[in-house]
Amino acid sequence: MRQRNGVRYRHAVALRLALAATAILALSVNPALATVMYTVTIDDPANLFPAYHAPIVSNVLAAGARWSQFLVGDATIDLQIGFSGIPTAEGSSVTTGFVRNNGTFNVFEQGAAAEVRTGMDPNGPSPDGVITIGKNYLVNNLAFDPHPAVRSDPIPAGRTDAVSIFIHEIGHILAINGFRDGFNGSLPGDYESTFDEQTTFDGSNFFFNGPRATALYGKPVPLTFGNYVHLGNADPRPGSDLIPDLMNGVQFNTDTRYDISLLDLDIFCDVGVPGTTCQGPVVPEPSTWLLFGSGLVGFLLLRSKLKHRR
Ligand SMILES: [Ca+2]
Ligand SMILES: [Ca+2]
Ligand SMILES: [Zn+2]
Repeated sequence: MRQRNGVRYRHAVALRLALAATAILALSVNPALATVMYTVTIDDPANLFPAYHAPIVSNVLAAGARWSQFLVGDATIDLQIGFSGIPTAEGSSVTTGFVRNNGTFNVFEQGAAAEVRTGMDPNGPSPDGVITIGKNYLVNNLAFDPHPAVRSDPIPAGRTDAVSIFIHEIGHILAINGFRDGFNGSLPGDYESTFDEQTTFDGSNFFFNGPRATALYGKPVPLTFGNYVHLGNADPRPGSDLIPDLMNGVQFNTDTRYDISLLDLDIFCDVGVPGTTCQGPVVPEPSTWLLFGSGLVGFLLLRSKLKHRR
């Protein structure tokens, strides 16, 4: 569900003054209480989906709060939600932040990550991240959680958990995105993302080589061929063990709650997003990288009924 061009400025719609007020309030928060907060704006000018607005906002905010349990920063990430004819959903930061020149490439982090890391919004009052939801997907596939912070209500049969989708998309908005060609790994110019910088293509497959993620997984982490800002592949390509991961690019099961994995968090650390899990030693924990919390339970109990590409 990536958008390859992370620097584009689509949906440069002016936000309400209320958002600016929110940002100003955020700056006055006691540093001891510093946290990453979110605002959500629905971009539905024709008012096509009024019944979905409130559930979308509550579910996106819960998804953001899940990441915030692990993020270290003082930022307000403004997310704009729109609709289009795409089959599922996609998400990306609206802009990027320059990190350094590594001698060959100018390296950019996701704009939302820049705000988490520096406390400064790289594009002012414009949205920091955009999530686009397919119209048919919204109406016919997604299930909005009535208690999205709790995540224990039954998921309607055959439906895809919206909170899971939004956690996944915010994973792209904050960290896991880039500019490479998904089939040959080439870069479009003299720039790359922090994720690209640690990604290699060996002629057949993509791998993420960040030190923490590699130590945790025990070897370079296989990325999805053709959609490399995701984890894992179907056999015979490498990484079928990563298909249950939140950030996998192979299948997203219905009737299943996904959650952030330790491997996802280590990738965040490797690309420079400050987090609570980034301080400890880099050690392999091969038995624990997979999933934890409700996502694990949900996955084990309610496994695969339907698959689709995201
Ligand atoms: Ca912001
Ligand atoms: Ca902004
Ligand atoms: Zn995705």
